[in-house]
Amino acid sequence: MHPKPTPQQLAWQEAELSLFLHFGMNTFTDREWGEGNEDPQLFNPSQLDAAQWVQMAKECGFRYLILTAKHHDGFCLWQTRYTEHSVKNSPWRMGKGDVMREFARACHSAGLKVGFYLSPWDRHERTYGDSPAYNRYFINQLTELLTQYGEVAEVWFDGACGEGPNGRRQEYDWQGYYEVVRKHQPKALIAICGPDIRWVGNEDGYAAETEWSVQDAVPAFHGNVTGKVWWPAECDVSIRPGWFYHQHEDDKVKTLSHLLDIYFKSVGRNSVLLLNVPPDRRGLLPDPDVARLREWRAALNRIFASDLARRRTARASSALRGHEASRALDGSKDTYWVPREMPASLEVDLRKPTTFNIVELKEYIADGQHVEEYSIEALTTAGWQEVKRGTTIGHRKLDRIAPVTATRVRVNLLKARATPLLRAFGLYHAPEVNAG
Ligand code: FUL
Repeated sequence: MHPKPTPQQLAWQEAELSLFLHFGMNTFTDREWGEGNEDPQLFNPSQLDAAQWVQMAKECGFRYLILTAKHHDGFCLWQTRYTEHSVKNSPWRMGKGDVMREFARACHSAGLKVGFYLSPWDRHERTYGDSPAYNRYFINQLTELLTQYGEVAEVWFDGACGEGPNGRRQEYDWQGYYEVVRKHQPKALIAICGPDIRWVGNEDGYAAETEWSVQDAVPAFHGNVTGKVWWPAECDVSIRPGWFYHQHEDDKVKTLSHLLDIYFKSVGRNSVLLLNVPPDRRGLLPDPDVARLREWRAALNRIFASDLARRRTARASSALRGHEASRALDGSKDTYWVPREMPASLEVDLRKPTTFNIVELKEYIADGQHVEEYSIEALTTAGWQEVKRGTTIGHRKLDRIAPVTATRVRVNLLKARATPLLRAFGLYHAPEVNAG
């Protein structure tokens, strides 16, 4: 049995980009982790406009957005019935505001997906550390967020579990949390400390060269499933050093080349990139970040503007009927080449000497992830040369290589766990991108 993604996991992976929005009490206290005793009066964004966040997300190609509804300090950005530590006791919109509502409405009306981060670790709530009582509190909050804001596509559970009052240790009721999510939003993906999306393991935005969406089951997250499961990786990273907005980091927004490197090492390594862009004290995405995001989008559009292998003549070592070599070069996400025998190869005739420095491969992951090893060869004036040897492909693999000029290019699928389905083989030339 080869695990396959659910329709929701597939849609999320194909969207490739998610926007993380760290916003809350810390924005106003200039901290990364609040202590929980902050005065709600401090929360007072002057021009909060969720439509601006959503507008930018849309313009830059993000399809999922995740807002920190509650961070570790326990301050709630929505009108919750279960604590006084919320927007209700802030001066913002005279205590009648609800950031989650404005956020969810803006996303929904733009056709984008709503997600929220709800920190289990809560440094304000006094029941924290009294496990059953706090778990009830947490489930009540989850229920509000899952039932009052329309469709939710992703619930992001951070694993941080700090000490409660008097050193008490809180045992999180993960199974109970998952049950409420499944009950109220059966289509929502549960990420990180959850069974649907896996944390990549660092906060740099970098996946591994070999990145399998098929993983050994982790009992806590998957019930008692043994054997393999579909558990794809998400790379979370902030556009700035911190997760929250700090004015003194306005000149530390990641450079364009750093953000491009992150893209190639996340989206280009079979992962989803969850890029954090924190709203500032106005409640707007900061100007330097907006400018950088636009530069980044423009650069990505330039880099991938023209696929040099698109609809070129291709020949495969073998192919199933209806799944010929041309199916990997037609730009369609629903068609793919399927070899009859392994190892297999597909050769593209570029017709004239063509220079490229990026190779793109995609598997048809609706059927699972199968390729374990591949190589790319190019016919240059010096004969056939291997320009890349790689391992996994998955949804999308992007290899940055030294520029090569060739008349023919070949992908060899050398090893696979099951019959590979190759959805795309693309070539690009982007002088601004260096070999990775
Ligand atoms: C971490 C948190 O402690 C950080 O503040 C941030 O929210 C990050 C995404 O997850 O575990």
